[in-house]
Amino acid sequence: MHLLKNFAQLLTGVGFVALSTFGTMAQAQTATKPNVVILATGGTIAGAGASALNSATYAAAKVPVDKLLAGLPELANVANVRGEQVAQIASESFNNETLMVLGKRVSALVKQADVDGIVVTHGTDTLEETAYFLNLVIRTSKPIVVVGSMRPGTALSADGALNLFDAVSVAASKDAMGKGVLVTMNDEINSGRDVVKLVNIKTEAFKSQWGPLGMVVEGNNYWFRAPVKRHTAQSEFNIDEFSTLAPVEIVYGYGNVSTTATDAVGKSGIKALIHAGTGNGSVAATMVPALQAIRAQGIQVIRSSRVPAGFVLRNAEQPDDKYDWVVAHDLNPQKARILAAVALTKTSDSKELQRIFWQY
Ligand code: DAS
Repeated sequence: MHLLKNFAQLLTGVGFVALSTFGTMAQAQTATKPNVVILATGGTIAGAGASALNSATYAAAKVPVDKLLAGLPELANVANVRGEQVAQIASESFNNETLMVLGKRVSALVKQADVDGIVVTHGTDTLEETAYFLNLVIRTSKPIVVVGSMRPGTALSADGALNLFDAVSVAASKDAMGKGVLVTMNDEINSGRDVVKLVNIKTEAFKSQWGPLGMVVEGNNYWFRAPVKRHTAQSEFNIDEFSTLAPVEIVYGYGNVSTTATDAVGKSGIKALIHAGTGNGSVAATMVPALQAIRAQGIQVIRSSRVPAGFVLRNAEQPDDKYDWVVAHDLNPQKARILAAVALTKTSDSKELQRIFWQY
């Protein structure tokens, strides 16, 4: 409970500590320990509720990064840490501009010789999108770990403190290098590419359909797999080479679907449309002509699926070769949107896009 006491105290301003350089009040910077920068963006991990019983009713994005770090002096056991407040928002409100600001800052920091790893604290709602984005565009082998929490730090059995400690432990570890962007939640280490928020109401919320890469226990990493898809240092994309992301929207498939939303989105200036189809990316018969008309305008059509696991087969439910459509492979609609937006900074050729969706 001491963490809650520290945390609660800090929330009331008592014991407020401003961290401007690596290290904490408790422990001077040590040359032997890795240097980890924590970039805070908001979310529940920075949330606060009215009482310890408010594990689900609270305000997100309230606690500044210096208070988060000062409430967790145990971080000094694994790394010299310092914090930066990049944003202070609930992550459902992330947009392309927020992604670019965060990505540019990460890209600048990983180039610094005195930075060994990065942690991004983030809301859980779009955490999977940001983690995948960074996985695609940051040219580094240094560990980058994205972390959130399902309960605010003021709640009984809050998960944020241990999630953050695990994230810093991984970001400080040489064995986490070259594994792409990682997500540490609920003791697991997952790939930023694969992990999705599968449950919206409990601490075991994040899962990868292909399984976690490893676990963190008492600050030690235990690895069992490594990613095979291209990422970070092996990516052809580099955030230093572009400044905006292409507009890409998602439409959802379901019984009795009409083309109203699709027709409207097709006229909104988008460069690609993600179709979150039923089953294996199926498209309702009434929707096919609408998507063909959108393709005829030069907008890319990418078939994903609303089904949380599996992958969309090319030329199975739809003749993708004939329609010149792309399939999103195993990427859910929101991750497919991220990859499309990044890929379109380099190409608008549908065959190149399909290659990119196979490789990333
Ligand atoms: N609204 C959620 C978000 O900021 C809170 C959270 O779970 O982090 O993503």
